[in-house]
Amino acid sequence: MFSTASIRSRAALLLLPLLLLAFPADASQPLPWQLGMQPAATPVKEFIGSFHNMLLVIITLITIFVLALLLYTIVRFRASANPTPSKTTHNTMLEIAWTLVPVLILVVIAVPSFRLIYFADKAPNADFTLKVTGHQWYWSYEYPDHGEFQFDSYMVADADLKPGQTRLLEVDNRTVVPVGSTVRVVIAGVDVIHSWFVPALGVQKYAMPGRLNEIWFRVDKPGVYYGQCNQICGVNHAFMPIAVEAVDQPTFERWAAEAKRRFADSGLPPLSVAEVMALEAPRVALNQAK
Ligand SMILES: [Cu+2]
Repeated sequence: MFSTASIRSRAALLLLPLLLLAFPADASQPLPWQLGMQPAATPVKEFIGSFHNMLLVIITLITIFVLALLLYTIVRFRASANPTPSKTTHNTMLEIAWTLVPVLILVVIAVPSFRLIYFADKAPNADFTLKVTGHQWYWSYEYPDHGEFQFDSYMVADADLKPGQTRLLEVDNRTVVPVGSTVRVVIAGVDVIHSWFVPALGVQKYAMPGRLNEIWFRVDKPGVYYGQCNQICGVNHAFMPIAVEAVDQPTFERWAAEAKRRFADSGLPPLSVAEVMALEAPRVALNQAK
């Protein structure tokens, strides 16, 4: 027979994962009436954000300048104010200027653009590799540096959503990574072309059949980062979301150890960080009691 206290603590233990699900630590996903991009969680996304802001300033200045020229021309050279128009067809200085100035603007844009392309391309000193495979219509993940385990990640269907889970974005098995680690992601597809796209991580890469693509990320703060397949890949294209959960290193190691055990046999139920922490709770409590 269980004592009341032990039943109560057992009930609390069972509720723990639900509580964690109900209050996502820091989820990154599209919000109603959101303006701009999702907040950056990686250095690459930081770079993308500042590059975007720079382009926004340039494009705004150009648009205002062209609009002002148009308005000036419309008013100053209208038929009533300018009855006999000039017959001038060439102005060498002006033509050189309107060729050179756009070239210079493009050079100003090209420099940070190329820097960003090379920065996002490869991580020379990655801490570990994550292999992502796109299927019709789900993702599978492999952790070759943590015991070669692999698992599938399916969207949680509407009927199975728990409180706090986001419709069309939550998955049964999240992709768990440690905060502060540089993750090399290699991506392939097995049937058609998919695309692994997680906006807050600044990651978007095609999953091509017969080809390995590479990208990297380093998540700087814990949280859940949602993404979706963004290459039209068939009828369930909209239903193969991505959920990357960044946790601290010890939690990640516990999760990886449990995942290695769990996914050694196929066909086992999904695994979440909250669940691993709940599994750990009695052991932690036992250690503290000693
Ligand atoms: Cu797809």
